[in-house]
Amino acid sequence: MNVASTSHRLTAAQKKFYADNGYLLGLPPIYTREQMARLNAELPHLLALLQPGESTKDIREWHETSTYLYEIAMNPQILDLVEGILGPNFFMWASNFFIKEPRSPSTVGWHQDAYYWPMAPHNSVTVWLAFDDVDEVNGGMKLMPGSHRGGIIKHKKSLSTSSVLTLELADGTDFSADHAVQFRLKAGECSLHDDRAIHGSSANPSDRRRAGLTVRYSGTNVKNDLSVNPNFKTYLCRGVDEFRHNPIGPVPTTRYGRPNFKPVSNEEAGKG
Ligand SMILES: O=C(O)CCC(=O)C(=O)O
Repeated sequence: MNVASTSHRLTAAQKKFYADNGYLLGLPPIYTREQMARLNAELPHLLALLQPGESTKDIREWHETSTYLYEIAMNPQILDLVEGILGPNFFMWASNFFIKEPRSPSTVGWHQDAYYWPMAPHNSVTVWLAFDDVDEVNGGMKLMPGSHRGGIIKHKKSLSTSSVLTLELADGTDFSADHAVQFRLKAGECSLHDDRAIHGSSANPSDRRRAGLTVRYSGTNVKNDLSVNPNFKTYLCRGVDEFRHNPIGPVPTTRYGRPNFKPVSNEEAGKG
């Protein structure tokens, strides 16, 4: 699939902003609206593979079995952005959808991704690719600038039944969300965030769907604890894996497929 614009290498100012704040917005689109419409038109093929009782949040690590998702995760334009943060040697290892249908009460509690992941050191970036226009009206993500520099905070069981995560931080107790930044993205654009940055999102009371695909990347120095997440597989994106800490995943060959293992959920991997 053609890409929206030519490659964008992060500027020194963008790298500094990310280092200081733990996120980056205002990046050139990865896909045009037409390309995004085509990607959206393919989504039902994935949804058709969900089993009874599953929801879109169960589409985890399907890049391992779907070229549809693998091609997005390995899009050179996305990799150029990630390389600007992680440097020349990094791999991709996770993807999942965060979809809030119109008038969905579903929230994402305040959390740090790194708390959930059995991985060290902290050297991971999430790309949040907007499948829809996303803003404060339809439950776009919010993030606490600079919170990635404050260390990892112990999360507690969520009291909210609408949160898609079971562990979270309490605004006003564990931290103050007064200065949270509201992410706004057009379909086809993406944001970047650090695995230690505190972020979450509200419900979607609007008539518009709010869908995004997260793809996670880590420097090759990062090691996953296989005793916690035994299905962890890496796909080298750039450079060389001089550490060889982690298993390598097979490249998918079918357009739409689901893994034959049950991926470890955030909750299962979390240190609750
Ligand atoms: O999509 C959201 O609202 C939250 C996404 C998220 O928690 C993540 O990317 O780690």
